[in-house]
Amino acid sequence: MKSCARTIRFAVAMLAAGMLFSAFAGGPLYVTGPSAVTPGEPYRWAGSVIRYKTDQGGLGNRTNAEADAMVSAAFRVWEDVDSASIGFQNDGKLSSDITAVNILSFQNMLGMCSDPSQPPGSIVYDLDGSIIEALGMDKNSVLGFAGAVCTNDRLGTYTRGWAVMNGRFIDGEPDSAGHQSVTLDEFHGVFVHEFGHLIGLGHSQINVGCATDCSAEDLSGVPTMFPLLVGDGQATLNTDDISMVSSLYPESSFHASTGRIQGRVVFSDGVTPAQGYNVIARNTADARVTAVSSVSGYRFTAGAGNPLVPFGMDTSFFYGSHDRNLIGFYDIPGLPPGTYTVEVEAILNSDPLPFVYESGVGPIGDYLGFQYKMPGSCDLQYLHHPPRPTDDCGTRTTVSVGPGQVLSTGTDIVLIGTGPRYDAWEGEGE
Ligand SMILES: [Ca+2]
Ligand SMILES: [Ca+2]
Ligand SMILES: [Ca+2]
Ligand SMILES: [Zn+2]
Repeated sequence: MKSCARTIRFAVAMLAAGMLFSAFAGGPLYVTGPSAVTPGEPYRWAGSVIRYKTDQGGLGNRTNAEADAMVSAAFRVWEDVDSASIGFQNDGKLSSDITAVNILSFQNMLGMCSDPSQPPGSIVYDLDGSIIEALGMDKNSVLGFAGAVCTNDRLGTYTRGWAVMNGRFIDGEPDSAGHQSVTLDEFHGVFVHEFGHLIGLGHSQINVGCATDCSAEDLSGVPTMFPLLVGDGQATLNTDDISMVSSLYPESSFHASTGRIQGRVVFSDGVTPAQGYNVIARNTADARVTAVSSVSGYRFTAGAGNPLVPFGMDTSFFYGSHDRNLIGFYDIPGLPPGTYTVEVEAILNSDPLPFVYESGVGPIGDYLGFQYKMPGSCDLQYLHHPPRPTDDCGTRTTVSVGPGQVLSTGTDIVLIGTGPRYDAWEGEGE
C-alpha cells in the first residue's frame, strides 16, 4: 500500500447569471430539466468543433506559448478518442491578460450570454493563484475549474464555457503543505480533467479508496474525472472517461462496438428505487482498471420529492428530469465486450473530503451538499439475479455483454437488509 492522495481537488464552475443552484449530474455534467424539448438528457455542445481562445500571460513558471502548448495537448487527448467525435479549434488570444484585477469584469462579460462577441470557449491562465483567490476559492487546494457559462436549456446545449487553470501549482516552488506543487505531467492531467468538464463530463467515482490510500493497481484504475488529483495517470483517459465522452459525442461505431448495462438500484422490497448510489461495472479480466460507473438516478432531478431538500430552497433552478421512472435508474454504456460484475456503493460521504458541491459526484451531492450512506447491511454489494434471501454482501452474478448489446433485464440491484419496504427518501441521509 502506498499513500497516493493529495488534498487538492478539481472544481467545477457554477453557472453564472445567478443560477447558483444549477448543478451537476453524475456522468454528464448537466442534465436537462422539465422545460427542455427532451428532459433528462445530458447537455452537450451542438457542433462537433468547439472554438476557443486562450489567455495572455504566463501560467506558473510556464511561458504563454508553453501554456498554449499544454492546452493543445490536453484537447488532443479528447480528440484522439476513436469512438468519440469532438474537435477543438484555437481562435487566438483573449483581448487582455486576465488577472485578479480584471477577473470579475471578465466573468461578468462572459455571463452576458446574448452578447455574441465572446468566444464559445475561454481558457484562463491564473499566473499565481490570485485569480482563484479573487473568486473566493483556496489557491493552495483548487487546481482549477471549468464548466458551462451559457446554455440553451430548451435544447440542452452549451453555448459558452470556460476553464481557469491555477499556475501556482507549477511555479517551481517545492511541494509543501503550505504551498502544494505538482509535476508538469500531473498538471497535464489537470488540463485534461478541466477540459472534460468543459465538454460536459461530470465527476466519476471509481476506486474510491484512492482518495486516501490505495494500491498501485487501484491507482491506475482511477479515471481522469475522479474529483481528486491522485497521480499523473489521470493524464490518460480510462474506460470510464472514454465511455462518457463517446456517449455525449458518439462516432457511429461507438454503440455498435461496445456493450451497455442498464437497470435500477432498489431497496430490499425489490421495487422502491434508490437514488444517489454509485454503480460500477467491472470487467472480470481486469476488474480494478477496466470499469465504468453511473450514479443511480442521475437523470432525475435532485429537487423533487426529497424531504432532505432544505426548507425554502428554490428547486426550480435544479436540473434533471421530473419523470419518476428515472429515480434509481443507472446506465453504463461503452463497455468493451466481455464479462462484468456490477457493484453498488455510497458516494464518498465522509470528512475531510466528501464528494459534494464542486467536488460532487452525482446530482444529490452537487445540489444538496451531502451523499447518502448505504441504507442496508452492506457497504459494497453486487448485482445478483435473481436475488435470494440468503444473499450476502459478496454474492454476485457475472454478466456478459457483446458488441452492440444492451442488457436491461435482470439488472436491478436489490439492496440487502433495508427492510421489506423502505421509503426512498426517508432515513438514509446524513
Ligand atoms: Ca475522435
Ligand atoms: Ca492571465
Ligand atoms: Ca489514466
Ligand atoms: Zn472536476
